[in-house]
Amino acid sequence: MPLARSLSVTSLSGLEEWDEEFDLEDAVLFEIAWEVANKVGGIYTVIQTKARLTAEEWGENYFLVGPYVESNVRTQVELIEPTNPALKSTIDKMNRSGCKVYFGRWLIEGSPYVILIDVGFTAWSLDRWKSELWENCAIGVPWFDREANDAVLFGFLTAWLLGEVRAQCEEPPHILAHFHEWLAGLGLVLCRQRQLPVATIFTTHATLLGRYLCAGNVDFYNNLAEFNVDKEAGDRQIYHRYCLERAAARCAHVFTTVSQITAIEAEHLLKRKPDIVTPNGLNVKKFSAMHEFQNLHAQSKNRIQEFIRGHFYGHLDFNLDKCLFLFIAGRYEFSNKGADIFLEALARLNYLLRVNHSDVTVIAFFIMPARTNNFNVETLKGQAVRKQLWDTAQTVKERFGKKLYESLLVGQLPDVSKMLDKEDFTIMKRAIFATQRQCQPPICTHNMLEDSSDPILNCIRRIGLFNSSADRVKIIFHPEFLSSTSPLLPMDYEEFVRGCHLGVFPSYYEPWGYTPAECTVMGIPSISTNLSGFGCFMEEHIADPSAYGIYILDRRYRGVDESCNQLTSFLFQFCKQSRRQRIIQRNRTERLSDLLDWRYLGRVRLQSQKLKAHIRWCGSSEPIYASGFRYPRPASVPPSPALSRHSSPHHSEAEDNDDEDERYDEDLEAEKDRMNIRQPVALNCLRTQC
Ligand code: G6P
Ligand code: 1S3
Repeated sequence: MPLARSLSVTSLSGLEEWDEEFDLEDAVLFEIAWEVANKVGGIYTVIQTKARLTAEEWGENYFLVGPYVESNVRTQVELIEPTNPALKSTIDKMNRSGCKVYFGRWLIEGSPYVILIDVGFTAWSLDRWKSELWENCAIGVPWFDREANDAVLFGFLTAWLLGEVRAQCEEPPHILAHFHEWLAGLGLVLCRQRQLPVATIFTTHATLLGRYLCAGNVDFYNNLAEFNVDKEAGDRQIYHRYCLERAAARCAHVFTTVSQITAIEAEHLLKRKPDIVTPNGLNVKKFSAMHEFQNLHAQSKNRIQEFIRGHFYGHLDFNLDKCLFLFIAGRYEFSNKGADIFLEALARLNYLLRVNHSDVTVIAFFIMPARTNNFNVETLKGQAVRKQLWDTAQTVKERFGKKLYESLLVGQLPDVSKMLDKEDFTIMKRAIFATQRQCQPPICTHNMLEDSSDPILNCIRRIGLFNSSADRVKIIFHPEFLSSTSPLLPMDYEEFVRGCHLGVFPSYYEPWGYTPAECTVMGIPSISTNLSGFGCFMEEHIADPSAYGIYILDRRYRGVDESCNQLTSFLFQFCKQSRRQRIIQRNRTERLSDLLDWRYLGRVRLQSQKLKAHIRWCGSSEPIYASGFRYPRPASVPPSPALSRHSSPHHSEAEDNDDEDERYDEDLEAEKDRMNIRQPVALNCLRTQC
């Protein structure tokens, strides 16, 4: 019988020697994840953004443990000698025994210590460890699953490390080991199986089976209790991974996840109810002046507009000043991340904008990495043509300026009709001819390796949105994460988000969802869903989310078509806003950032009877709780639906009403005082055990 079934999770084995009230000052925290200094997905963001606070709180007693990946280490980690003598002897001993373990500081905010393990270097132990895993836990890992093999190596090496650290201490400290996700989970299972006196926490950021089932056209949420989990995992050839995940969840002293919705999923699929839900936070940067983030929006938007000028050269028949930039970004899971219904809603929006003769143009960016072999020629040419037009304009400007200057020098006003000569016109005509184009502006910026079977491209082919002049909605698919060194769109992700108007994340499967959270702290409105951890969290803590630019799509109680109509309606209403309304809405959105700050979310104690102690997630000593906290609807929004024209800023006429804006600012500040949220708060509900 697999260990996932046979181990009793209620046992406190190994922790008998822990006092009820042990002092956290003397404890040592190890946080173990495959994404330590190694960006794969959302867990990297969790660890990286939380590091500063955790390092401040735990000081010299905080260590992150991850895999050694040379390219990452070269750019992100400063390798140093271990500071702690027990750790130094542990690492030396492991390295003498045929491992490669490195110690350093991760060069991010907080500069936490990292212990990085080269799993490949110990691959010679894989067969032995796999046999041990089979004998002790009845989990068999097939040879061809590279990721699972890495998980085995990483698991055995982390358990070895933790055991050795204890052995090297004369007075062993209380060790807390926090493992993230199935890839790191085996270390936890081995700690329990070897009865190491280490308090273990396991956090799942998504369940393996949930991710697979949702991606496979299954009515997931209505059948959660019905799935035959072993069979479903077996059918998808992930049974061994599933066993590792389930064993970690069941063996942990404390089991946590990132949202209520994933807690329910875990209860059904991993057969253990999480002890506590710990929502994900961010490191919120506050500007001294309120308008600063608005200025950043304007600057970044200008840069996106430059890119658009190149991309649509020869077809710039729309007003860039009336152009709205929408985007979806993340792991390329077509239906899980809601790219399917976003495309469908864009087609419907296109129709609505056309029949209503709207002068707004929507440009929707899809930033989802797929397999490519570099940028395509047409896209690169667009930027070259734009650059050439710019150079031409500069040349003519200089020639013009020189003539103007000479005329002024002799005390004459210039004859404007003679300011441009034949040569100037020739240069300009040549430049204009170069902008002629036989084809439509490309949808995709790269050469796709699987062009004919790509789900986004196929959907675009079906709905017929080909960036034609008549379309009010244009699409740009950038199948690679953004980078400031790109020759095409040289912006990093944060700059890009700031320059957009709306993030659209209509996910079907999203345990938390950092993308809309990142939009919020940058003051950019977003659409998420009531099937995402973020959406549910915001719904719970904000009285009128859409008034704050947090649109939450109902994907729980509506069919796909209905959700799609709702999404279309959100988008259409958004397009009807005036610039003034968008500015006011961005101010409101940005004011929510406190809610997502680790400083406040982190002040959550993991209270578990099973652990017989209070383990802090990361915050400081005494959290301050604001009971039943809920962001009120903005005071400038009238309470009655009859008067609710302003409740979401969807009224169409330009309401450049300075009075309302000022009143709104004052009201919101007053609300903050009234709710006492200037002080760090931890939300009561976060402390509730599930
Ligand atoms: C910010 C800037 C304004 C600019 C506005 C554009 O608020 O401070 O100067 O006019 O953004 O907003 P929009 O929603 O049209 O991009
Ligand atoms: C997961 O990453 P993902 O995008 O595969 O973990 C993230 C961090 O907890 C979470 O935000 C996301 O919803 C999960 O899906």
